[in-house]
Amino acid sequence: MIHKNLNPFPNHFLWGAASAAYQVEGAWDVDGKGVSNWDRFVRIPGKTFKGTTGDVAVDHYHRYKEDVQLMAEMGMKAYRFSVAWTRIFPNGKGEVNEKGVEFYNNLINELIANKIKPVLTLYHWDLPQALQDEYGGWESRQIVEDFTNYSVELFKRFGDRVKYWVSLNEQNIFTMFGYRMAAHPPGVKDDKLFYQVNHHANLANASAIKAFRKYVPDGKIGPSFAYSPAYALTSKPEDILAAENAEEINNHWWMDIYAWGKYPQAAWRFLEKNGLAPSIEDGDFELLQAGTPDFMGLNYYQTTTYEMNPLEGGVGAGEMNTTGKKGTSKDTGIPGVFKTAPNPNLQRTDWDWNIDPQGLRIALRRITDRYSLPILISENGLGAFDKLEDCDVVNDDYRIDFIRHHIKAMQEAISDGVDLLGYCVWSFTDLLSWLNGFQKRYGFVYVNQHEEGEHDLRRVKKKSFYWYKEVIESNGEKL
Ligand code: BGP
Repeated sequence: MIHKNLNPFPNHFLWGAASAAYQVEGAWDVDGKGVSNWDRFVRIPGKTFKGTTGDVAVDHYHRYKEDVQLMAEMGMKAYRFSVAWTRIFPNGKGEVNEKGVEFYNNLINELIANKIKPVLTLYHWDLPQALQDEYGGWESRQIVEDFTNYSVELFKRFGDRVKYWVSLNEQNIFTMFGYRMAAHPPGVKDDKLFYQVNHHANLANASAIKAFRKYVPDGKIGPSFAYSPAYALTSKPEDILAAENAEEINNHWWMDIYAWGKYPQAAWRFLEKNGLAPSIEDGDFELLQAGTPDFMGLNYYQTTTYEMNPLEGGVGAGEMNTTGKKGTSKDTGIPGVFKTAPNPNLQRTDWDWNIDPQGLRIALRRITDRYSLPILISENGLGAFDKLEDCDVVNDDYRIDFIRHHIKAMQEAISDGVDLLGYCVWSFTDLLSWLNGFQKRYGFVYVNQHEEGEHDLRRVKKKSFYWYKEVIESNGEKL
């Protein structure tokens, strides 16, 4: 539908930005913090771009006041950040580390004093290494209890002031990279385990949400899902079916469980036939149905295009581009199910991510149609090589352009009837990209941090900073 007039953004729309503890905080072994799976993983040679670590990251742990001042200057309404589990429970459970609680109390109070609503993510991938060592972390059902206890501790400590919560960040990504591609910790390739791990994560997610109702009855909570809507490469029925397969196996597999507490039919059958379906215990579906969210958190970066993939001789695992050299990624697939294909209608970033603002409208519409839930865009942004020019200037017009078109797509979706709570751009400051080092930048604020050479960590407002400030001031009217 091409609307003649677009509906305005709602009052109190959460114009924001997002980050994650491991990617910004640094201070990896300070004030009693325990070791996380990422603290360990980045020390294995060859795992990250040029061996970068989050030991210092952008030192937000020590510079949070300066960062919040910049957010306030920009007029930001919401800031999404995650808590490092290992700051609260250095070993994942047991005694609380009060110093860790203090850091987040200070951050939350600083945000509120500056009229910025905190959006707290319980888990953004940094699992206590102690739990990985003890029982394999997500590989065991014991994680459900430990994750729930950790979450309840946060609800009790921060629930009086924090009203927006994200449970798990991109469960589909951390499990896929951790258990299918061996690109994230614990660096395993095991399809069967991948689905079992996911089932445990689903249970943990539902259990935390269930507990949330008791401790923060006036709050809202939901998972953040990395949703890449599936397109068919052509109108050939076999390509359409490949895209449907992808939508079901790559997307509904998670979102159906979050919203309804059940797995989608065709995907379940396929996994069962291939000996990959997770084992379920009595009471699992009751728990999953009791822990459904208030909203769907949407991390949207791109759409993916699919075509038919033959059973015999079909394409399997592909390759990611983690260097920023355009055109170095390789298509991936499951023989007999689907394979990805370049979309000839879309431009790509230097990391081969499709640029597709209309895809965001499609994502918002599909979620709304299927689940009838409000949506919080918990991530969206452009990773690019930014250049710090003379006199501390960064002219990131390409980022402005990217975000502008995505905001326009959001407004069209609102005009279509989508209930959109807010928009958290990834990211506020530049930060560590898990596998791509500091060279892949997303922020409104440049941070002078590099793999090599001079890095004094100073903050520099990019052109996009001033632009987004006006977007917020005008409640999305001035794009
Ligand atoms: C999401 C993650 C973020 C962030 C972002 C950008 O998947 O939730 O933590 O990293 O993607 O990804 P990348 O850093 O790989 O470009």
